[in-house]
Amino acid sequence: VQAAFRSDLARLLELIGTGKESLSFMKKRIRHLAQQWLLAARRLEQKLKGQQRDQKHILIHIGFLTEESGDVFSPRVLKGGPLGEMVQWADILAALFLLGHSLRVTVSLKELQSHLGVPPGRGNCPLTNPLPFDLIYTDYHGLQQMKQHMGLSFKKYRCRVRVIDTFGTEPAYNHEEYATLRGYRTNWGYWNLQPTQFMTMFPHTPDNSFMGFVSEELNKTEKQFIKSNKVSSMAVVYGKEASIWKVGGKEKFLTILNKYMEIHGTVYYETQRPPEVPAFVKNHGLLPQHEFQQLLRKAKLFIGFGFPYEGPAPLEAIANGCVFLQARFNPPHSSLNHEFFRGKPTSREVSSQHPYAEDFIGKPHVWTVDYNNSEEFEAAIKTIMRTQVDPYLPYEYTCEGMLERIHAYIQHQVGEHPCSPGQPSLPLSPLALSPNATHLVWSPSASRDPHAWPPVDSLQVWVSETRHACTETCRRHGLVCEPTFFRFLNKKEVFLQLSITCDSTEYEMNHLYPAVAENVHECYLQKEPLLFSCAGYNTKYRRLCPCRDYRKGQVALCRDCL
Ligand code: U2F
Repeated sequence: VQAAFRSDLARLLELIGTGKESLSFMKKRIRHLAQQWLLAARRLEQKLKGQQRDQKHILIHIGFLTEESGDVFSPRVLKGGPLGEMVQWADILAALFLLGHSLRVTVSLKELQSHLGVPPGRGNCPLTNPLPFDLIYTDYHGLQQMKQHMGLSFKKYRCRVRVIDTFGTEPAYNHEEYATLRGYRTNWGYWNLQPTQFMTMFPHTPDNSFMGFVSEELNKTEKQFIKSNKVSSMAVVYGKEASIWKVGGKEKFLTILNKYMEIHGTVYYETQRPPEVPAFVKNHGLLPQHEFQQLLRKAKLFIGFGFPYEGPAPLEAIANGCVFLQARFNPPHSSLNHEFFRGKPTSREVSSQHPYAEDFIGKPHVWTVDYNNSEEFEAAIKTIMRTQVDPYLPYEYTCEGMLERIHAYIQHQVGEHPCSPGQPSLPLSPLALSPNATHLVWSPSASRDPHAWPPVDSLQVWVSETRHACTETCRRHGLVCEPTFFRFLNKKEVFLQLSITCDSTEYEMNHLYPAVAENVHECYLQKEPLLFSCAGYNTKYRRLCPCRDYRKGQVALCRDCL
């Protein structure tokens, strides 16, 4: 069956069900963004010009909202608790539905079992009938539940699973044996899935797929209107839960800010002002999402205190014409040095409250400064007040951008694909030296599988500096690391082609390989394809990095990826 773009969201709202505050929040969000979504779906439909798309049967099992996993989020929806995950799930549901797929949505173990075809009370046995879904979107909680209730079928079908994983899972933590041997074992990792099956909230590491979410997009007239109604002395603080306001040193920088601007907050409270929020702050209490957007439309500045990490709100602020001011973290926060990230399956170094805003957006919309340096902080505020900025939303966070990305994933990474990528690794190196001899490119004479995705023509192989991950190496060349291309450069000849001298070449399990220890002329190839990793570096190795181009504003897709 062909998938047909949908032109109405009413059926989706019915599918989502009722009875939880989190579900009401998600439905309200979908209703509020409906016009934007529908318009975006029409645009993408035109862009794809009738391209053949199969309708997929998709199960969406939101594990963290099940009672069986504790559902700690639902009761906090109206109390300032985390909403980022629900924002993302609402958007995933809307996108999959509009693309025309057939969906089932579950938020309880009972519904999950009945959709999978596990008779109640039967426990951990293989499914009696074939799995009726091409794809299952879930999270780490849901994954655990599926493993417990599908017996051996879990292994059989695991390539169909997609795991929505806010902060990401790096290959070193995903590979069970390696994680255990090398101390990368955490509460969440070691599922031995293909790393691209994990889908993140921001494009953290290209080892995972970037799923994202959306923010409201303004048309020309709205942008103009907002710009002329900005109050240049109005700041909104990022943080809807009072605990976020407990940061040390807050008095100092809030006092400086208060010299120049009127400070607003949207902090949840029950009866009286939370003691953490100073008296000079105008607190509106937790606002419904669309009212929060209205507040951002008037404000000039959105200011973060360092927590929450990597949420949606800064993108919404910037989309509504605010400047986002945030703290630089020096040293960066990570699972090695910060409680919040401890146990998360990544060693990613978080250099500020919102690294995406810092790296992908930057000035004039985003200022990342040292909050311990009062002069730097004060100077930033003065400049921000004087600077005119346009509302800005990266394409990948628009409804059309998200639809386009999910469409591409479903077309190309569908079903078993992540487990058996198109083109087999060729016996000889398919690579050739670039004209200026700085890197390798796909050789014009090498055969290529026209169905391989991303298309191999976009590959460039660069050698990293020591201390640089492939993520960083590709970034420095204006490219992005593409883990599915590692298999083309994991070959002895490639070192030779790059004029790297190898006195010895070994195949070993190490997430930094292929790499060379230059001073001792030792070359290493990767023995375990699951460990191919864009993330990771150390002082000893220069890594071979597979990079590719990307679309401006849509880093997940290469130029010829659609
Ligand atoms: C992040 O979760 P948060 O919920 O803390 O993220 P925020 O950036 O604060 O924004 C979530 C939404 O809350 C909305 C706002 C955002 O879309 O429109 N909102 C609101 O409805 N009313 C208000 O008064 C203020 C904001 C992150 F997303 C999670 O993945 C992390 O687990 C969490 C911890 O780092 O941070």
